Amino acid sequence: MATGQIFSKTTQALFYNYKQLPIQRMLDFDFLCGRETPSVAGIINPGSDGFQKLFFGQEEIAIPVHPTIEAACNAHPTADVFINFASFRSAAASSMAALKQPTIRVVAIIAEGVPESDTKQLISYAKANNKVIIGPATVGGIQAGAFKIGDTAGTIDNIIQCKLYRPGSVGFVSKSGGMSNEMYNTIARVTDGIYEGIAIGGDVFPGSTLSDHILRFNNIPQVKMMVVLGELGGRDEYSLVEALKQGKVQKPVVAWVSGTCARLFKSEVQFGHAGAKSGGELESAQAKNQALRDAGAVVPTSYEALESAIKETFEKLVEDGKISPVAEITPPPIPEDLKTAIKSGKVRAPTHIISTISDDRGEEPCYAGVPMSTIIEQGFGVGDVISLLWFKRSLPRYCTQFIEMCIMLCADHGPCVSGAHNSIVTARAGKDLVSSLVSGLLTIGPRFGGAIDDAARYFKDAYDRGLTPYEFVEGMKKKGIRVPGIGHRIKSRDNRDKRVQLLQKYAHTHFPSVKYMEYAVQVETYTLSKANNLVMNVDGAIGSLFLDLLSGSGMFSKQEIDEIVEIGYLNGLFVLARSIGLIGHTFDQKRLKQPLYRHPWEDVLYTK
Ligand code: Q5B
Repeated sequence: MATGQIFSKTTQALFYNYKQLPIQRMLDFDFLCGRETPSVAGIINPGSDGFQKLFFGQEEIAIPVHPTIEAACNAHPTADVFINFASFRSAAASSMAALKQPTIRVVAIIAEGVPESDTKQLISYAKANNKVIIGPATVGGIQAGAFKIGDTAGTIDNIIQCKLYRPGSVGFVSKSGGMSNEMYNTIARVTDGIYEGIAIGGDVFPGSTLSDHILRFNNIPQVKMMVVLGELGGRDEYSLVEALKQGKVQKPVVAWVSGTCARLFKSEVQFGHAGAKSGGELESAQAKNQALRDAGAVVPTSYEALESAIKETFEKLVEDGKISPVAEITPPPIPEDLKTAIKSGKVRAPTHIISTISDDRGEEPCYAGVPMSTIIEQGFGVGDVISLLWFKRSLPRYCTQFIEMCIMLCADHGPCVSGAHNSIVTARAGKDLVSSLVSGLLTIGPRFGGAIDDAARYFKDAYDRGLTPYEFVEGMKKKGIRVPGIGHRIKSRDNRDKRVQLLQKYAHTHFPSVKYMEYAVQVETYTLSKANNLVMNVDGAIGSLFLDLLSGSGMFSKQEIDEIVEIGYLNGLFVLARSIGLIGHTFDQKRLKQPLYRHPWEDVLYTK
């Protein structure tokens, strides 16, 4: 792989498994570097497709999501880096699938714990096909000012501090991803910064080795010196020793193998990485440091002295005229995410919704400030819940019981009424519950069930203005308006609506005043003198009695009553109640496996 550059300022990657944060960090890095195109061309989220919205600087962009690696590679043939955020269980299979794609050149495997036998197969396939693997068990790598893999180099603040937004002269390779962050900082302090940094990962078998990258850096003209951070365990550093001895590396190499403390332990010690264990003498940090020193690398006497070794090597190159330190630039500021800025108190943002009836943010939901546990423990009923969520207050029990009566009495009125008929026909057309329910609900209106609000409006207006029933009914007739709450298709003077009687009886017993209902009865007496079916119907009973509830309970101001009547809360009682019946009719039809409904021809008058 010693061909040199593997990334550039136009490199684009495919990102396997949607991980919002590392992708956003890549895009933020792109913006910082002044890239023209985002470094993530597409996301592979197995089984799903579409787009993911992310920020590129201040603008939101939609990155395509593909269900398979093949689909992503076909859609983005110039994206040649595959960043694999699969779990250790699926990392090998997905990495192999990516390596087999002709467009993919570099595969970075982030997962820890990939089986060694699988990694060996990946390595042998990559070698045979001239492809590069970084990892497994790696954070990735970075080419300063050009391209970054996932979470490499951490936060934007750290990237800015380490001057990674523009290229320097140092090629850096490390086994540890965590330590590479530290080293980016160190290198930025004492040199003109990183040109490229790679963490090869801490597994026993890394996809690419320390020496692979050093030999590659050796071929990149912009890299003037190299820094290597090895680790005890394994023999990878000896390949570098060999390369140095054979004169394959012409640029200065500053190296340190960490883990010298392993000798303080009596038995073999396994450090953080799978490959970092103190094995035989040859694998010790001391032996490797000595071998590197003997081969010509600059190896300090301790990790603490590594910084000055890098500094001295860099300064010598500057002195010798081999490095002209890069001109500093100021990177553009990355806009802060709104959430972060709000959290830190830097900005405020207007809300888009205002809500006053319920709150689910605490330990338990509250209805109008009453916690759910109180509602349950104190035996509240549906009427109480309606009074909290609709009227934003706890109404007296006689009121909530009245609400519950309305719900129960209006829950159904047989299969022949408009709403039930529609739900039945819809269910028989094979539609689902919600469709069947709403097709029934949509019939609720001025003629069927939805006359309660208008009944309340007109009765209130007529009563408050002191109109006699005659003046009221005839006035409505003149305007061509039927009196809402009066009249029924099957109920009549001799076949009264039992529901109306039950509601009236309850109100007479429990309500402090029934003046509106009594007025409605007087109106009914007048309309019955015109026709037998012009009885007070259930809408008229609820409309007039609710006016009595609102005004007689002492729980509402005049202004609040006017607002409730004007907005029109009361049809909601019929809608809520009748939903119970419509759902029942839907289940009934489905249970009875009723076929598609077709209205009989005989029941239609065909005429011209
Ligand atoms: N006339 C309900 O009418 C109905 C008049 C009137 C003055 C009136 C009709 C009406 C107002 C709306 C209302 C709620 C359409 C009804 C409900 C739920 C339900 C349903 C169920 C359930 C019935 C014949 C003559 C005409 C009309 C006159 C009729 N109503 N005059 N004020 N209110 N009411 N809706 O029987 O001179 O011949 O031209 O619109 O309150 O929906 O069970 O079925 O639980 O599901 O079709 O209870 O009253 O009478 O239209 O043939 O009219 O009476 O002007 O006079 P009908 P029509 P004219 S409860």
